[in-house]
Amino acid sequence: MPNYPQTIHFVGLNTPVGIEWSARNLDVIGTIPAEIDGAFFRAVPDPAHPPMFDDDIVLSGDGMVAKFAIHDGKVDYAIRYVETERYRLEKDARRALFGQYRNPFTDDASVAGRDRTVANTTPVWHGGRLLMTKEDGLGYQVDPDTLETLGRFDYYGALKSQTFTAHPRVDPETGEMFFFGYEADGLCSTKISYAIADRDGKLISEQWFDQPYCSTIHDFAITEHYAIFPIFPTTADLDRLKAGGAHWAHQQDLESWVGIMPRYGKVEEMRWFKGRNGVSAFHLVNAYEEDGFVHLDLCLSDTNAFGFMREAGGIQRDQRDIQGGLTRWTFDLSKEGDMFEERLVGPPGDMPRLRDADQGRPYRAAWYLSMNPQGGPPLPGGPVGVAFNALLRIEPGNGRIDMMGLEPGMAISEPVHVPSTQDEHEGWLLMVVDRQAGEADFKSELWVVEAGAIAAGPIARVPMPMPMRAQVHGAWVSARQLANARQNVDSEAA
Ligand code: V55
Ligand code: FE
Repeated sequence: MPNYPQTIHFVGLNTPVGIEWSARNLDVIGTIPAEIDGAFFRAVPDPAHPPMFDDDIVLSGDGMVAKFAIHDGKVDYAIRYVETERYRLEKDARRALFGQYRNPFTDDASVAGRDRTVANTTPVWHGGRLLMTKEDGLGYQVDPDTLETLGRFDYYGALKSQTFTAHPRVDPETGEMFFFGYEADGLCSTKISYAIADRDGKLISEQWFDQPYCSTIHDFAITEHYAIFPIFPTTADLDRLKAGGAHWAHQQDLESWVGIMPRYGKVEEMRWFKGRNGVSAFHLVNAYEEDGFVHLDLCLSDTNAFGFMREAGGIQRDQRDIQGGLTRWTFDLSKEGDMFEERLVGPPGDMPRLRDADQGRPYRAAWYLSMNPQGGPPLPGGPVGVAFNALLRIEPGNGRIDMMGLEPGMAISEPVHVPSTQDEHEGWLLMVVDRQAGEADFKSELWVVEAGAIAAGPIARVPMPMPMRAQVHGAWVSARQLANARQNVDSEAA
């Protein structure tokens, strides 16, 4: 292995693996229900080369696309690099050519103007296509069978935005995908692209608007009738970038905003609501309408969860002192003004998941990651630097909370939800769990958990034969969705 820096971003659970591998018929302890039939795709940042500078962060790692293929209780695994333009250029050079996180002014001169994205954040399935996405560029289309990279995807030239969010939202009834891109026409721009693709994956609209200042919009939400854009005061500055500084700096004294527009409307219909100073959220659980109100449930904290974004803004706060929780923001669209209500609905945590069928609708339960009070000190690792060690199931309507807490020395990655065809059954969650086995030795397992009974722990476990770097987000794609997509490719070819 080449020499990586011995910093928090490259040791322990963050040790680069850099190996493309596959295995069939992994050992299964317990029984995987036959209804779980399809693929769990994962986005895994894993830097293929040591960084150009002394250190780098997990969010810069080259995207790998991983797949657990599950059928008849059997599990196969494969992982490959997403062959972005950046990956291919560095592969040929056998070294890093791109410099600091989202700062092209720190790159080797030979790659000026080339695509910097590493496609490392979310596998997105829509219209029979698998895209590997990161919010600073367009998605890369990947073959769901071979994991081969097919190329950058811009809807055959129809999408004008230079960026595509890692958090699009798919409406469960119409099958449409609603999405956006920020810095849509370049670095530090306030331009946002808001777009819709129909259920077959054809772009049907794209409009642009300006956000109040250039912020990192990591996620957004839809309801049956609205699109909701949260703006948190983590901002970009072109002069800072040109001076070789950070892309993002959190501003504790700057106000936050929420933009709400009819989802099929014109961007000129956007209503802006003004929120508290300094707050931050990366992930929204869900939004829905009820009696003329719009509710937005989000994983809110009182400052930015990423240490490097706080430090760039001069904020000295220990990770463990950050306050927050699952929060409900309620907007009364029948009233004038820019105010909204706020209420705490659950413990702190992040990486929320929902049943696909509940997207944008009133929902009974959601799942997210949190800290187990009995779980010991959290393992360093993952995107934020501190790994979660508990899974929560919450019913926001009545406050019920269930927990699957891990033992000390364990870490959990974001689950995917697999629906059941049985009406009363909540389905299953699939997730990777890591356990520290020695100072620099970690063992990973795939866990299968009943979504409605998480406190009981896994009903099946799949020990992995190789080390695995922490995932960001994942996606479940059923065998039927995969088969339909193959059929469409065949009929297009015919
Ligand atoms: C996030 C993740 C990113 C990124 C910016 O989870 C924000 C938040 C994995 O890459 O570049
Ligand atoms: Fe995310």
